[in-house]
Amino acid sequence: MLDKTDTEAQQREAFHRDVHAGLAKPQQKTLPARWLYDDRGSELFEEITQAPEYYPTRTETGILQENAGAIAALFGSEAVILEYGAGAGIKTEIVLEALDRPSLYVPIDISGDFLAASAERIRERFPDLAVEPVTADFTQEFDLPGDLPEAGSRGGFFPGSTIGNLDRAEALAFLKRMRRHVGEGGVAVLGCDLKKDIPTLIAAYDDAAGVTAAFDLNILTRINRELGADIPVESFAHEARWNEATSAIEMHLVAREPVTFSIDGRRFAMEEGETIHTENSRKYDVEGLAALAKEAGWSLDEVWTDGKKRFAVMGLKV
Ligand code: AVJ
Repeated sequence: MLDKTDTEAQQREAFHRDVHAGLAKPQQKTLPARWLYDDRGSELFEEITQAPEYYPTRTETGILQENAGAIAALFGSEAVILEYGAGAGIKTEIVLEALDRPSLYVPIDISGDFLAASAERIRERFPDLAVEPVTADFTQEFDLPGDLPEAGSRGGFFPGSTIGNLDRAEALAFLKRMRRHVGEGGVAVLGCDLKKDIPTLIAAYDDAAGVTAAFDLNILTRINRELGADIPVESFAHEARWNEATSAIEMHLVAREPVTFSIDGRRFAMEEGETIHTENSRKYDVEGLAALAKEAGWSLDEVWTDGKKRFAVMGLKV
């Protein structure tokens, strides 16, 4: 087992590596989206979910509330619930609340602190439910603890349209991994934001109050603070773009003027208008995602959606 300081040192090293590699790229500079979520970034993301333009969270929550009975029936009695990413809060509670005598809840998250805090919240809210958190990066291969109960079927829960952060190959690998984790007789509930008109999508990722802009720009502040850099944050602007070829909303940080900065003594230069690509949020249609799931060994059992078909919650079976 790694202790906490080891993990922190490793995280810092990985951050350093990703930032240097991503900003040294001669063409499109990139930063992996996972680094958007430091304490401030996580706080800002919570604020985004309250923004009037950001429809996904409230739409998905409504779908889960309205169909909690059917979702619980898919998971079955005495289910073992594996949640990929442990931050869904209210959405997790809606599902756990509806379940028939769940035997275990396993939240899986890369951030040990975050995981411990949300596991604690769930234990308080559901004192009779066994909770066994797993610290792991669910976008990479990892094994579940070997001592999971055999009671009911295993069910994967992957809400929030987090699958949209992954490219096609990563999404397929993830669906295969979740399939392996649940085993024969397993099921999954997958939340996914759907393709729709571009202005609605752009507004959701560039809200008028500027919360998403602050969220995106915060990654530069984080680099300055954690890697001793001097990036002039005010020289950058947030932009949300639709990429038709990848069916994704992209977040970019655009240099508003020529900029130079140094990170750990290494110099970087960007031209006016040059961007750093910070996040992808892919949008699917139900058929496309069902086909991908099928390739990973799943069959589509049920689709729950909202009246405007903005968001889908898909019930999958092995
Ligand atoms: C948490 C990845 C699902 O893609 O909608 C929201 C992140 N970024 N606004 C999304 C996000 C900017 C969000 N996910």
